[in-house]
Amino acid sequence: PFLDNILKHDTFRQGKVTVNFIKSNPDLFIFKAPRNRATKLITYLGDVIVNGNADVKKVDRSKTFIKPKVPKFDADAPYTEGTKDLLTKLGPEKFSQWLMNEKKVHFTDTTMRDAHQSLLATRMRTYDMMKVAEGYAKNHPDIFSMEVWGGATFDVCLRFLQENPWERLRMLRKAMPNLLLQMLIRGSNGVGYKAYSDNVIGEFVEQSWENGVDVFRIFDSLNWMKSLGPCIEHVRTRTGGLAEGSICYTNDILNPENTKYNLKYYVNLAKEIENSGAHILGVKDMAGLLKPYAAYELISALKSELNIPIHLHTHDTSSIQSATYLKAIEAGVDVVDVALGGLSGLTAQPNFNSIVEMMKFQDRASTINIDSLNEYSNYWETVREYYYPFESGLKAGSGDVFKHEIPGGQYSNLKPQARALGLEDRFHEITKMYGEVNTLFGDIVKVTPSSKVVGDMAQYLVSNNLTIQDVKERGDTISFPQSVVDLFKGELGQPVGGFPVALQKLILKGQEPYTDRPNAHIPPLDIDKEYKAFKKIFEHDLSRTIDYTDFLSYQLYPKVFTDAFNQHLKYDNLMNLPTKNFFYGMEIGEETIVELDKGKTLLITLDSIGKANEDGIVTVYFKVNGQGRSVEIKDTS
Ligand code: 3PY
Ligand code: ZN
Repeated sequence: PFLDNILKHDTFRQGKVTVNFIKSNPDLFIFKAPRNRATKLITYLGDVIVNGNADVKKVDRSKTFIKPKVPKFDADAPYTEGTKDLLTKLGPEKFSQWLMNEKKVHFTDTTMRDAHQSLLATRMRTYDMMKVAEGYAKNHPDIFSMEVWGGATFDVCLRFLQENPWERLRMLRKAMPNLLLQMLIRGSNGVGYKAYSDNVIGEFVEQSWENGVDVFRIFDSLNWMKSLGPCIEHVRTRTGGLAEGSICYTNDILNPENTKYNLKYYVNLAKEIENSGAHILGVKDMAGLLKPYAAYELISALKSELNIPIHLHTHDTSSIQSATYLKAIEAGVDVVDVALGGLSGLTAQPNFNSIVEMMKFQDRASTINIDSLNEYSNYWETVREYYYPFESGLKAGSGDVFKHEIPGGQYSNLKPQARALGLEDRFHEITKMYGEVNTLFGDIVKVTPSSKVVGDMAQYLVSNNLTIQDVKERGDTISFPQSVVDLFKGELGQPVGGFPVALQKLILKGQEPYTDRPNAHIPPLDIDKEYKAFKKIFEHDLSRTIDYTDFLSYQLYPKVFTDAFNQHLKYDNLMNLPTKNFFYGMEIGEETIVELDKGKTLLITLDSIGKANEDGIVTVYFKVNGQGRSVEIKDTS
């Protein structure tokens, strides 16, 4: 009987049903979900209604939200062939040559990875991405790649969003089959903050490819070839994707006093990366330190010395980085990273829409449809409002970044962290200290995870009212943060020019450092044995099937994965819950539609909220597809 509505519908009777029919008639597809799933979902909603979402520190009750407008697209039209199709046709080597020969400048859209990592503490949910993924890929088949995975998104999915990162990847892959999907991988550290066994990283790379990644941007947090090289090799031997070996840019090549990270240093490193088999060279300017004239010098030198395409990444923390792109484009850079207007600028990437406008009527202009691109920018501008608790509070660009050199993602996080430590009024002391710690450490490359160590040390010194002089004079009596000890022991690899020896002694207090690969100290994982053991623990509930990618999540983040798994047993899959309800629950009288599976939807209404009884239990009353339902929630406030 629940099919009656559909069977009687005119479109259906005339035999004109297409995918569009479902999209334009969602109400016809509200079926009865298995009681269990609906119960779990309203238990989650009840919990957020009574106790709030623990990840949202402050809710503004007066805040109103606008429904984001999803730009139109033809759901029935096939996808126009794009870079993914070209990679399949040509293979990575020939693809790389094709890119080198392209006249126009190409664009990587970072909106779904780095932009929200750097502006909204990585909290963007799959729900908001999936609303536009198919349309974007259909309306913009001329985009070079979509950066959608890796970096901090992996652990934040599990830790805070109750999402399976692999599922996100698979969903985006399906929705954008014509475009290259790109990820960021931290060499031997994978998507974690420490080194893992080589065979775990190898498996991780292979599964990333199998589940949808095409472009692997590989870097090492100390620019250490011994960490970059093996990861490039994994991509070459275990996938059909593109290995984008990257140099991390620090300091300033135009500063005559900078004898360490000068042009020669970067060109040599780039050549090593090319020689180790990278298909593309990434120039990863994680803090936005590559100034316009330096970019011209660097890109010109790389273009003349290398035979692979160059892909430039920056953060607009200083607000002058679109000038950097202009000079890099003049010098012949092949691809630049940009974010859609509504999620661009400041600690994120320069504005995609404006850069396309900048290139209009120029030799290297792109073919991107700017009017459509502007509609997508508007979409993200509206969606962004739903994430207001995760905004960093930074309001303007900062020229200070050239002094402290803090990476974009870290800079926006540092303010909320300082606030949490009660140090908000000393924020600029912390950023200044960050620069001083870098000098103390011998001027190292600072990017995840080495940047976290410098940040830990800076916060530690400021909160304990210690100075650099104190460290030098009585470091033997100071117990340093564990991450600092690990860095100086060699657990993140070796920095350019080695560690300052006297400081290393003060920090290690008798422990012996090592200079070989950290992975050499980690035995390979016995995969068969461990996978069996993993399945034994987790394969017990049909509501959450387990596969090999889950096993890899568990290997990288055992506790985080276990917690997320348990949350899933309690609440089921929350990926399709609208963002407003996920973070803020529901208001009385509010209705929300949750699509459980394709065409299987629940219409949920919040009817009323009871008073807590003497045990602190609150009954929350809903209607689910018209039927009254209630859940009992413990008020933990
Ligand atoms: C990451 O490693 O997550 C980064 O974005 C580094 O810049
Ligand atoms: Zn970045």
